[in-house]
Amino acid sequence: MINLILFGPPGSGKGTQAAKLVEQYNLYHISTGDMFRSEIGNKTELGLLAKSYMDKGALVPDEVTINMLAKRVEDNPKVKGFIFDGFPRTVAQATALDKMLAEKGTPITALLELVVPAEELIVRLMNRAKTSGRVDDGKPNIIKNRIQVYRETTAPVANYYDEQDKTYKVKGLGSIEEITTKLTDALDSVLTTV
Ligand code: B4P
Repeated sequence: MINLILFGPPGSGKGTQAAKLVEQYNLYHISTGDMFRSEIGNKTELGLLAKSYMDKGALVPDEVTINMLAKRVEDNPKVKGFIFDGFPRTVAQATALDKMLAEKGTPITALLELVVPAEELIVRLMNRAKTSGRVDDGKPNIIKNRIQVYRETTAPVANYYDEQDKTYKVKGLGSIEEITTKLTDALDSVLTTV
């Protein structure tokens, strides 16, 4: 079983690359951002709560996010592995994920980190705002807040998995295909050693 974390700042291409890797490795894709947006679309209580954080560029509280993720993992016991996209975003989420996967006997295989400079992230998210309708995409001050939250709260997750020798950095600039190739090369080399 392969359990992959696709990691990186907002707009680094996690969702874009997850779609490619899902096809190549036949994994089950879990994007906590997509799950929250679906809840918002359905106007659920969870969606209303998540929206109040997402619109400001803040993280949704750990307890809510971890419970939602755990349920999705439990609901899919027969898959060949997971791609976690946008989760974990805090060290508390990472330790909860490790505990969850330890109970299943299927630990994280690798964390693949997309490294993209902040100037490029701002350009991509401002562009995406034209079509995404996302409140958190179109305003430079909200984007900057998301990048700051990433640096302060989310980046330590890569160090947490580095201590387990599971973090691999990949430059996230270039064409989508070029980046997919770099990610699959990194993952294939990990898979030959596990
Ligand atoms: P997410 O949905 O995870 O959004 P993201 O980080 O903005 O996007 P991603 O990196 O996936 O970018 P994409 O591929 O689309 O999170 C949204 C919010 O939900 C968070 O801010 C938070 O509030 C909340 N949330 C989610 N998970 C949470 C958690 N675990 N805990 C707490 N809160 C949580 O790419 C971006 C754009 O770049 C696209 O337009 C794409 O076309 C373009 N692009 C991609 N690759 C490119 C390339 N190589 N060159 C040029 N453009 C490229």
